Amino acid sequence: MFCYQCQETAGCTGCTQAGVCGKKPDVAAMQDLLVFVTKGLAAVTTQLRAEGREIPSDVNYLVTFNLFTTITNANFDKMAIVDRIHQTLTVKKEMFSLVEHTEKLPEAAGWTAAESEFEAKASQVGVLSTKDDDIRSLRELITYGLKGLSAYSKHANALMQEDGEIDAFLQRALAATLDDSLTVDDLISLTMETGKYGVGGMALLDKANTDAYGHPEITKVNIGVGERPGILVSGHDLRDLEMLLEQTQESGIDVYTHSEMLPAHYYPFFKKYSNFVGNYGNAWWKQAEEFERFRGPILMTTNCIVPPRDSYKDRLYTTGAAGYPGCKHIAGGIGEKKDFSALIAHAKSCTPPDEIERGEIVGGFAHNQVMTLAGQVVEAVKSGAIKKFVVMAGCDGRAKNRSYYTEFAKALPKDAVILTAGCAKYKYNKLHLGEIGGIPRVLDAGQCNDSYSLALIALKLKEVFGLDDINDLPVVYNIAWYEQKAVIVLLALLYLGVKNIHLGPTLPAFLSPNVANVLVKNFGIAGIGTVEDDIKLFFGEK
Ligand code: FSO
Ligand code: SF4
Repeated sequence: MFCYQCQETAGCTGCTQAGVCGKKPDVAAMQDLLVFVTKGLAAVTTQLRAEGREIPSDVNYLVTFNLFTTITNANFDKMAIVDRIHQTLTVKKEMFSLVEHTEKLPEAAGWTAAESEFEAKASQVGVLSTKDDDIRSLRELITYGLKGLSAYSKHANALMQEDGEIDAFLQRALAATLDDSLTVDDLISLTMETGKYGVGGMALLDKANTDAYGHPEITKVNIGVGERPGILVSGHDLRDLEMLLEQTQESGIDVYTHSEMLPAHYYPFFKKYSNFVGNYGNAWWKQAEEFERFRGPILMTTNCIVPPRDSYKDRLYTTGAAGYPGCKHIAGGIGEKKDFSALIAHAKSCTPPDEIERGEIVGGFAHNQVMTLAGQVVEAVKSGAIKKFVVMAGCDGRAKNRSYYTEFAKALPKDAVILTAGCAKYKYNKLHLGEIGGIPRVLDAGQCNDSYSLALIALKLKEVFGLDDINDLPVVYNIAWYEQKAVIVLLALLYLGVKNIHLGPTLPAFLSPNVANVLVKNFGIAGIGTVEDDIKLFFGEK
């Protein structure tokens, strides 16, 4: 196997024996093949669009669902992935039969085989099948960005919203990663275009979320526990949470969020559920210990599964693109009602969660809420009470060197405010960093896709201060990444013209030296240093 799509890749170069995430070589092989056949399908649909045909929504959903399935730690279930390959081959064949000019299509478009041949084919189509370092680097950068975009599209689809242009781009770009005629420059342009559609994808999801659930508002979230048994919901899918909350009414079961589901509490819609008790635990990587202590069933709606311990494996359920062999999977496609009765029955036989902490955290600072505070914020900047905003969005992870982010947050000058989104927040959202004139020093916009909110806030500030360039704002970017959703967030920020982003804890292994150089030269992308050096770099001498 060879996989280097996430920040925790072995030795900062690539996982070759087994994934640091727990992915085994046989699963890695089927994921490679699933990506290959999905690229083939994308080439077919792109050609069909060029020939004037419309592509059914179900086919678009299949593409995004497939890519989402291959995101880091989303799906460890080989058979589920093999099923998706079969399904994709069937749809690809149907679509292929409609193409007039098949001579324009790459080999992947027409490829099909019996399951016994899957393994052999997988070994020929992985990341290393592209020999040129820079072409490989750009193809993978684009593919990972598209995986992130797919995740966001899928969440919007679950709320019955879609954007045909985004799907068409996603498939065109995916197909382009198979095209040997494209040069490094072509692929750099395509990378930037991916960022453009990344902004579009996050805007689509923002609209889907806020249309369905209202605008996030300042909210105190309980981090303690109640006295009844609970169900813990992790991942990012708000529609799954809604269905579960509906089905748990009058059941005597409480519902808690975990990790990236925390921001659900910020939406007005979810406040009507009296059994929606609070948030339990921290970022994804601490789940083994926390799931053990939760004592009730856990629903993983998306990625960020750590291979479960036997002590709670029978309590771990997956749904959507998530999967783990031996864990029960709750079925249900886009627009379908899922049946969570198994989890509810299971919860009834469990004892209440073990309390791991008490208190509250505050969040809900997405764009609409921040705009209503704009006067206050602008005043604080003008008076000098706030000197800088530090965007510290992205992911948390298990690497020890991520303690940098906690130490960096602690070392910030007292007149700096952190703007955050994504599970990166757990490195500093319980530090009690205080307020500036009533404005908390950690403003949490929501999930990683709500980085869109942070971009809107920056654009608004640019307008209010009458600036021509977003980079003239008193905003610095110190972003942590882990998996592929952070890649699309990064590309979206680059597309919006944001420069000098610091990316850590390590730069992606999939950036070849030349591609990394392009990012450094054109966008001032940099890694992180020591806390002390970086504080000096961002703020000058204290
Ligand atoms: Fe974190 Fe996981 Fe949101 Fe990611 S929970 S790491 S970038 O899935 O998606 O921030
Ligand atoms: Fe390794 Fe990350 Fe790939 Fe898992 S997703 S195999 S940890 S590079």
